[in-house]
Amino acid sequence: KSVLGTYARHSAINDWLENVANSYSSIASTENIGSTYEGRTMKLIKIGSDGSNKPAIWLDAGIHAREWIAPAVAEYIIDQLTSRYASNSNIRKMVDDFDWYILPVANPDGYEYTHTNDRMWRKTRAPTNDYYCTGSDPNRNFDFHFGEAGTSSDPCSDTYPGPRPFSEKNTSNMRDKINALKSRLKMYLSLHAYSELWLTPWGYDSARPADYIEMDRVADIGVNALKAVHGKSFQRGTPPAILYAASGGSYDWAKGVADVKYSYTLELRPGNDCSWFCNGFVLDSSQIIPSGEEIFAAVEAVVNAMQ
Ligand code: 0X9
Ligand code: ZN
Repeated sequence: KSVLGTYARHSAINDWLENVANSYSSIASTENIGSTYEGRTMKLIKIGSDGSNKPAIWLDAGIHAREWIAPAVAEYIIDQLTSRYASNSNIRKMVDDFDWYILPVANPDGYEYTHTNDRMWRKTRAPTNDYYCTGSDPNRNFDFHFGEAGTSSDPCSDTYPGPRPFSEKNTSNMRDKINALKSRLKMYLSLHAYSELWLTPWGYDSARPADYIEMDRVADIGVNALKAVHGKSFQRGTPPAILYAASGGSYDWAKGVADVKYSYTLELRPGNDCSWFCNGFVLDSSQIIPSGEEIFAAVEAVVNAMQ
């Protein structure tokens, strides 16, 4: 059963990934990159036509449990790349030229917890040294400027980075897979929500990478392609400049340690324009397909714009 356009449970998403891989077996396959603290399987789908040593693109979503639009948009992207491969020449080129590694649910334990117990859960579900407080922020748990700006040493905080870098199984599984692909990875994309932002590195501090101008050039192409679809204006810039500094994030690690040249974090719909009574993490499912359409167009544009 298709999960497209819905906020599906983790097991349904994993089953659907298997179906996609079976239906498009000449270009798609799944891989289990490890299990989580609670024993769930982290399933990744590889999409790419045959070829050796192809450049690769990584896309993950759902590092934060409550940001439901992100996995749903990753599923939309998976569907576009597979179901339209045969009929759309632009998509065929994307899949012929690159191997895509897409992890739609990067924090499965937290994601399930938002379905069963607490819709606003953000972190993992592994214990901390505080008996009363569970979970570390996976987007503070990566080993690049770990525990610096935008983190709290209080295990009860939503920005607790964990006891040490990669203490969480879901982030260490990501690390291992990204490291294995590293020599081929040209781009790292991480989908979050919300605020409609296209975040360029770095997130940890107001320092700029040496190739910041190039990061920004490609991001500008992305936001323009995005806007052309449904008129949404994503703001682009670094987290310290347009959001807040936050260290130990996945995309900083991807660029700073794994040496992936193009590394971005996207904050998807909605914008910050909802009034006091609405919650940006709780977005009507009618927004999934339009959000998917604009993000897919942006991803296509940045991949074409990379050098
Ligand atoms: O705080 C975060 O982790 C992200 N915002 S969210 O509302 N989705 O939680 C922003 C992360 C930007 N990336 C880094 N600072 N590394
Ligand atoms: Zn997030």
